[in-house]
Amino acid sequence: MKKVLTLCTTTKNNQILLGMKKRGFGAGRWNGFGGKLHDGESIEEATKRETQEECGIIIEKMEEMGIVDFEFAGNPRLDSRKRPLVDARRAEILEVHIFKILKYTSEPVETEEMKPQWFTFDKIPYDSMWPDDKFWLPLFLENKKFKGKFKFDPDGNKILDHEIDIVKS
Ligand code: 6U4
Repeated sequence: MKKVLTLCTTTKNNQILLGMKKRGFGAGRWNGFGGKLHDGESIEEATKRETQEECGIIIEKMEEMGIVDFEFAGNPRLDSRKRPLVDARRAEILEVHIFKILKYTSEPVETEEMKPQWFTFDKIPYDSMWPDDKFWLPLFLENKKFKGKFKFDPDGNKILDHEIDIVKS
């Protein structure tokens, strides 16, 4: 089964806006903003809602840049309360739709979920991001559209397999 998630961010003056995820899936990593779709919501609606919830900005215009599938190998390791350490969402594949915010209002603010910060393109903290980001974020920054697939180990720390292709639209 596939589960759809959204992810987005914006750039200005050679800087990218990232957020430190403070809780939940991917906590402790710098990432874009986004999450799961609520019932009846479109991908675009979920992207806007999650972004406003996580960093306060209101998206006025955005463009889809890529779709990436993530798969976690094997059975996820369980924590002491028998919950998966990596929440692969009980779905075999996470399908993440990645958007570039082209126009927004309000300025980024820290929320309970994310601490936003601007990074210049040459100081992107790849070592504290999802390991796949270094493969597709450079394409995103060059305005190239992409489609990809990553297979992670059960803990979500290591990429076992990946493919990424530039697409026309
Ligand atoms: P809720 O239940 O809303 O608190 P939460 O734990 O905040 O859930 P979720 O599911 O809302 O997490 O969002 C997970 C976010 O992480 C989405 O924006 C997608 C993103 N994400 C997931 N796997 C990723 C990966 N391998 N690389 C990446 N982003 C990823 O760059």
